[in-house]
Amino acid sequence: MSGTANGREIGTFKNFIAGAWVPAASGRTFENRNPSNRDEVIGHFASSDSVDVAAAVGAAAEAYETWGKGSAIARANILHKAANILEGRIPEIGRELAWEEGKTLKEGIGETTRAVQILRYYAGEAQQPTGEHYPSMNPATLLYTVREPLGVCGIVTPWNFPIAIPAWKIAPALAFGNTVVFKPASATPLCAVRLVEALADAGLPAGVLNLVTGSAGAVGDPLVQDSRVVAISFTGSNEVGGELRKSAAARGAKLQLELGGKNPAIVLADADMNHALMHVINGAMMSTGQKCTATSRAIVDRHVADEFTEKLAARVSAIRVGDPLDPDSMMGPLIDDRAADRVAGEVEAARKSGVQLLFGGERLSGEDRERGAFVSPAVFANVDRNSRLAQEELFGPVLGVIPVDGLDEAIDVANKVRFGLSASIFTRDLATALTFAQRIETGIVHVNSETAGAEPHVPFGGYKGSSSYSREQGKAAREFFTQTKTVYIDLPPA
Ligand code: UN1
Repeated sequence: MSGTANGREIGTFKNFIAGAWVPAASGRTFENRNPSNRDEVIGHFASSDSVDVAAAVGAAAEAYETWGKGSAIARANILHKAANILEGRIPEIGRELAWEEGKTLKEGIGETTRAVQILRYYAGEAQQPTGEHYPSMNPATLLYTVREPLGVCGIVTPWNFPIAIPAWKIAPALAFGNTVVFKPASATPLCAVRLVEALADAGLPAGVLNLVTGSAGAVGDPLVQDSRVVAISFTGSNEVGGELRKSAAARGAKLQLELGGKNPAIVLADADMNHALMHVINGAMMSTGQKCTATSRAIVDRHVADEFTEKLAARVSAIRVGDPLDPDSMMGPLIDDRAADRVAGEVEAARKSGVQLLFGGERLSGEDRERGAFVSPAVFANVDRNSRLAQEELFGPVLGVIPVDGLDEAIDVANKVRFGLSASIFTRDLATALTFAQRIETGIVHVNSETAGAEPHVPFGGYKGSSSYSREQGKAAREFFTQTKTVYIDLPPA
């Protein structure tokens, strides 16, 4: 493998199947380009198809025979070693992440550090109890449960967290004894290669983890349809999630979905306004707003809405948008030109429909930005709670302020969307915070902090259209990546 994030060097990267780096059977490759500079090729990656998927699933099925039956302690040791290896590579990989995905260098380093923490957490989790001992109606019966692995898991991941999300799916899958075929987003295959390299260098046996790069149609479809793939964990769009629900249900595969969000931050009249502004802006604009946990609705008490909106627009207009590898940049590009055009188009359409645009939403050029997918962060005022802007996930740096009369209306607005991933409230009042925590229909609730962010040791996932009633991370991951066996042991008559 070659290629480093100096903006010039490129390399050719392969699939990882049965413990070897191999090109696509067809020999085809695809290019990955820098979202800050479309003329710059980052690398060439295997453009795989169903032949490569079949080989990877075959390798994973064969490896499962020994990995799944092997020692959880041995698996923990490999994850622990992989965490240490990845930790040693944080500076380079964090830089490559920012180069390839477009989030700032600081965020790229932060995300790679998070991937290390996740690997380390699951090294520990692999050593936790795998079942429970129960009393029986027959006092002589030994009655216990044991959680066993599922088999070959298909892991399909998005580009917006190109190393943390793969880590938080792959680490528990492996820790609990499954084997994996991993299909990363085609916009960020380099980070996928780096994660797999760390696990391979840690001594993962051949076939336990297989990487197949390529398009959703040529790689994702055959992977999720392969009858040997017993479980699928997917993070991405609601559209693809909807298709997966049908195909997985039709063939009886276990399915875990993490989909979109339309996350609200409620700002009440008693909130510390500067604190709320900082968290609302970070929640909305970090990673260029491309997080399923991003804040996209600021639901603000009418008493403070004008002041809040004015300060918000002033601060957002001061965000420096530029090359994410430049330490002065506060926000990088969107993932590609199509995304940038889409977001700029949504902002323009909302403005034309009469919503009050205070700032942003323009494709940016100048200061070396004409070759990148740069858009200025956008703020809308007085947004109608039922408008497209208030209901649909735009997946970009766009924030709408919705004024409301107090807590009840704020919670009602917050809940009346089809998503339910994350929500924040800013208040100094404990009773208000607790009422919000009880009545909000989201899987993740924040009081006085931004909607985004996820610690590795606690469950992560949403209500309603944001997830599939399963949770990732923490101990919750064991529920998805294992199945329960209940064992009754009685002695034969003496
Ligand atoms: C975070 O908020 O730090 O795709 C994690 C996403 C989410 C992960 C968010 N599944 O944006």
